[in-house]
Amino acid sequence: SKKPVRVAVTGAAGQIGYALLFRIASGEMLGKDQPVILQLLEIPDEKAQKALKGVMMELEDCAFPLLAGMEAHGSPETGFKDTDYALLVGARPRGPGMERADLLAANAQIFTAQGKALDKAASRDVKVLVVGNPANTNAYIAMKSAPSLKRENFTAMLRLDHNRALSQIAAKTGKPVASIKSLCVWGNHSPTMYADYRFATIDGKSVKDMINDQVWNKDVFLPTVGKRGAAIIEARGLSSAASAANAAIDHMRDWALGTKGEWVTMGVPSNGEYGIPKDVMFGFPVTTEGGQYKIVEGLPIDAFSQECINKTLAELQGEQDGVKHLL
Ligand code: NAX
Repeated sequence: SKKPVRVAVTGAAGQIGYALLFRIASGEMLGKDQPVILQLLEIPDEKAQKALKGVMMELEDCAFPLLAGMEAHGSPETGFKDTDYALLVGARPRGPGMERADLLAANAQIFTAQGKALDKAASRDVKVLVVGNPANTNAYIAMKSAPSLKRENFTAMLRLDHNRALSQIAAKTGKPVASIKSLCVWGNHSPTMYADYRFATIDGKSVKDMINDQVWNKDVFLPTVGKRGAAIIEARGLSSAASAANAAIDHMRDWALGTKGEWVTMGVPSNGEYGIPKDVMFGFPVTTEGGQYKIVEGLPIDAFSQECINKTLAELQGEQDGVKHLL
């Protein structure tokens, strides 16, 4: 049988953590033949550590055959030791009266420390997914704080936006989600993201031609996907958790196990593709194979798409400028 891999999860006692850990331990992320050791991180605060112990008791009570071990940590230096996969979920939420700059600064502190700890302690091939918001910028900060690790091993989660877009297209066309290929989301995990179905197909037919309604695209589809997080909060009184955890599973599974030529969306550091400046952590269409992702290149960008991409890029560059002095 396979040697266990180490999976670190931060914010492990939070609501996404609660929807995520059981699925990782059951083999849904890395395969039903891959044992895992969970390295669970929470803030050192007594209440958070106690809640984490409770989650670990429940994990024990599942008696997962693939769960080869589990550890509770209060600091990233110990928590990321030899980590193969790191899911950085915990982040500082925006508190009442908190300015955007304060939010960026608080998260810059967390992700600088976590990036440094990964740099020092994690496996040299660690695959990092940042979920905690602002996800793209937090991933950028962690990447910049880990100079000895490969920059391409730092990614941000756009998969929830991608999955939200898939479901909206399925509802609009009346076709099953699984039949939709080559959809992607460009840019920032924020309402400025640009979900793009121009290249999408269903049974080989163009989704754009099937829908053939640019007004729906602009006035219904993009705002629905972009503001979905707010709509969930409004309805549930809490932010997306199970769907976010599901997207994290999808992201890591596809990165680790491959997409067999199919596109998925990942937030990854640009190498200059599509005019996105190097290192900007940007949502791109990618394919994956053998544990590596590849940005899909050479897609035509029309005027409307360029405008959307410019807008989400400008927002991201604004965020990055806001943390530059902290790195
Ligand atoms: P919760 O507040 O339920 O849980 C977060 C947990 O992280 C808390 O238990 C907290 O103690 C812990 N934490 C905070 N700082 C930490 C640190 N430095 N080290 C370790 N643990 C730390 O939030 P939850 O609903 O689980 O959401 C977590 C994050 O995901 C938030 O930043 C949220 O904005 C973000 N999201 C990102 C999404 C995406 O698509 N990228 C979608 C869902 C979600 O909104």
